[in-house]
Amino acid sequence: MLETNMRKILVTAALPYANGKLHIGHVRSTYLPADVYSKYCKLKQYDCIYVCASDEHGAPIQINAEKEGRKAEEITKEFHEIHKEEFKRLGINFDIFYHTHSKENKEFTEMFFEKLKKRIYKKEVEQMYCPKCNRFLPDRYVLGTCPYCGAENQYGDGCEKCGRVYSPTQLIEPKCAICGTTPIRKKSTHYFFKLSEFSEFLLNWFNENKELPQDVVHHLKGWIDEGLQDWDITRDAPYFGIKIPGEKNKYFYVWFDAPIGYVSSTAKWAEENGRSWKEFWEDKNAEIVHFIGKDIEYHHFLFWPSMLKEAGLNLPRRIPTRGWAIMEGRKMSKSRGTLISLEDYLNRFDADFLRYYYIATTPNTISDGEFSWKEFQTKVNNELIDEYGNFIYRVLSFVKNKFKGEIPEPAEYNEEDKKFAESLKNFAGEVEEKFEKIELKKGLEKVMGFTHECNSYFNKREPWHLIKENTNEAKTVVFLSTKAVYALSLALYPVVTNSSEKVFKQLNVEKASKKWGDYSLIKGGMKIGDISPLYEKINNEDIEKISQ
Ligand code: B3M
Ligand code: ZN
Repeated sequence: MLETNMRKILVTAALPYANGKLHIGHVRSTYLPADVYSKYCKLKQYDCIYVCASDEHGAPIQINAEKEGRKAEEITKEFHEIHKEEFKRLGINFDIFYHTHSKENKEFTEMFFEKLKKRIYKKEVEQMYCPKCNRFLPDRYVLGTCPYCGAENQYGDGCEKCGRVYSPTQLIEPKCAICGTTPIRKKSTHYFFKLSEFSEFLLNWFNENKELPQDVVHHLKGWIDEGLQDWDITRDAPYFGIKIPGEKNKYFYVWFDAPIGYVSSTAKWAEENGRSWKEFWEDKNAEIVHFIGKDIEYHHFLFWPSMLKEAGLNLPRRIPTRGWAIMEGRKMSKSRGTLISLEDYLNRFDADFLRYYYIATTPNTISDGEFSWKEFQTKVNNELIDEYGNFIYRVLSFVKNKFKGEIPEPAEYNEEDKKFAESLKNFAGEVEEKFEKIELKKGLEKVMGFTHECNSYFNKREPWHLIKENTNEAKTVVFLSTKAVYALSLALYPVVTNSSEKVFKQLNVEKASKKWGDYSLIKGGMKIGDISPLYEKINNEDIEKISQ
């Protein structure tokens, strides 16, 4: 039975396009931080779900399918399964990983279209058309110079340099991205969403909602001041998408139905779990948290909230927006050929190493992060393995070898023990304060600070000497240290989930339900399970091989 006053939180991660492999850059801004935050929320026993889906529509997938002589749906299904498996291997635990070419998404998209009708009009427009390929060239199929900042070789839907969104006809010196021909202009009737009428609403919403990232809001206000353009939500056939009701050869632009995928996937989850999507999208107490990368802020801070507002649904409470992973100075991306696939990573290293490294180095801001294999090795070896892994193994070995695998009952505490017990009691609160604000890096720093304190306490109290001179004191130290093993692993569970689960198993508490900051599961007299070291260090050869 759910408590009625429980916080209700819907966490989403931007929907990955189901037309290519995931790379490790994708993980940093979105899937991982959302996973960590939702796991934390669940330990806090909030009513939290983590929702994601494959984004299956759009021109690139249609064009790939044509090239391969296959159906778009076949290709997206294949990638959907691959992504699902890789996310699982990375320890990303969605409550649902659905897809946008679904019956539910079609229904919700039609519902949105109906509710937004007052703000949608039809207009004849000139579109880029490739006379050689015989097709309208949407979005990413025109390359040219950005009309705002002059950056060359930019896609038709927006500039990777300055982040502006525009239409392909605005590009300077356009070229067909498929064959290089200079496109001509051809007329077509399109539907437009009157985004221009939402400026005031958006500005008010930005001003009222202090939980939105202020760095992002600041420059978006600048864009609003320059004047928002109405948004073309139509694409002409051939296109892989959802048909516009009452039209023959027209589809909704992928960015219209993709965020609706957050709602339709919630609905699918709700149906399977005896709940209602309205609990998250209509109940005013629910908190919606969208994790995104900075290249899609326009869509999540301007288009989507305007759509939600018009449809009468909840607006997002938070939109944590993170920067890109930079490798050798360039954004990691498929199209630019600077990437390590997630699969390649997972075949070589422990998933928790990447999880630890990213959370330890990614602040809750839009600044980009330099990915360095050397830094990856150093941080994992020196912090995760030397500090955390070692403490766990030292303490549990001690219990195993000196107390026959039974956690000793504590005796009286001396000053040192009292001080340590006090830190043990308080540290989860300090981590919590950071995690609540989605300051995951800072929260992790608090955990690692306490890990350091645990090691110092164990070293200073030297239970291996005490056991010979004063068994009671040794018992106290080992009891408190075992509690700390559990406390650390519980606090690290959102970040290095697999490692924590191993520790829970070694402590024999893997089946018991866990609650953030509550260590009462660990009692004197309890038998622990089989133990083994958690990790093997990353050696230089492994790093050299992957960074070549
Ligand atoms: N499919 C992927 C991206 O641009 C895009 C996100 C959709 S979120 C509704 O990062
Ligand atoms: Zn062409």
